[in-house]
Amino acid sequence: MTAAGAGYTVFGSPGSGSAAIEMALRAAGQRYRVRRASSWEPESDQPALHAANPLAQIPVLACPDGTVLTESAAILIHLGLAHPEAGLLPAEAAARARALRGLVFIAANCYAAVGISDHPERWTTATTAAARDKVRAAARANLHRHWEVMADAFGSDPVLAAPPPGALAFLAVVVSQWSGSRQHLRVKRPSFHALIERLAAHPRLAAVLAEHQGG
Ligand SMILES: N[C@@H](CCC(=O)N[C@@H](CS)C(=O)NCC(=O)O)C(=O)O
Repeated sequence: MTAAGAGYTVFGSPGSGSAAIEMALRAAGQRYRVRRASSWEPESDQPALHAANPLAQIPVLACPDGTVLTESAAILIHLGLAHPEAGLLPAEAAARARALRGLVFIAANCYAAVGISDHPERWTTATTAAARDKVRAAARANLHRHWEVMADAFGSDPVLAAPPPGALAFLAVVVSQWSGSRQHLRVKRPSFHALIERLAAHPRLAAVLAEHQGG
């Protein structure tokens, strides 16, 4: 999606966490453009990404007023507050508190563990492949345990399950795609797995997911 003028810009790449931000922007009826950038694509706009986020991680959101945000939970919370009519965050205080907990839980525990699994070399001074494989295995075991906690805490909470899907659903669906999380949930928490798959099929998510799968 492209837009003339001062809309939002999402730094992202297909299959990455930028999908959750695109879902939120579309749900809020906001125009945006995608600036293709990632640390693993040398041909992408890495200089601009480094300037926006010294960690060179996506998603990054550049707002129409020039504010640049990193951290998916912060971006989704910001969009929820900036566009309350879109229902990205619950309006009622207790429900909103639970949604914020879920967003931060996913970012702090699940997304972070995916980062360790993807880049084990950053988390050990050992240089052998075997040592890195052990770090990756531990990260994935932790990640899958974190998703079990998430399933137990939110599996029957309307802040995740009730339509239309909001920010919590967007982040849960996108981050659970990685590092064997969905496969783990299918076996260990089948009803939560079914909920995530149902949410993924909702029009607010499905179009963005399809575009990201197509590359
Ligand atoms: N804390 C960040 C993590 C973002 C993140 O790890 N993004 C991945 C892509 S989905 C990334 O850019 N990884 C590349 C790298 O770490 O070099 C968030 O919640 O948004």
